[in-house]
Amino acid sequence: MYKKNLFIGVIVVALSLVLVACGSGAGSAPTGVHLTLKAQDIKFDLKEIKAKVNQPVNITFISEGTIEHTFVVVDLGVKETVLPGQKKVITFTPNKTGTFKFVCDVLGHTESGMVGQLIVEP
Ligand SMILES: [Cu+2]
Repeated sequence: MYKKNLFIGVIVVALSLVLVACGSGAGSAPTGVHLTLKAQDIKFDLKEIKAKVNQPVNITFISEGTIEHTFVVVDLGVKETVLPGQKKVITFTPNKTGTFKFVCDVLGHTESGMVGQLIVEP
């Protein structure tokens, strides 16, 4: 009787260890960066975005302005346009580390301050 209970106890402990292992595994999976970037007339609400190399960047780009704005990262080949009052999900995966400029390239907007830094870390 004692031996049988011990056996069941070992099984229960083993099962809990398996469950804990699965749980922590899912939590540490690379999921990249998720953020919201708002374009206003005339500025971005974020001046800096941090990302990790080879991990997806997922930006919900919202225009709160009354004119068209863009999100452009020349060095990474990213260019998206958002119309007034609309939003767009932009996804890209930086394949190199460094500090890259993101801008709105609508005529005059970069010069007016629609510019920020995308920092891609190793
Ligand atoms: Cu703009």
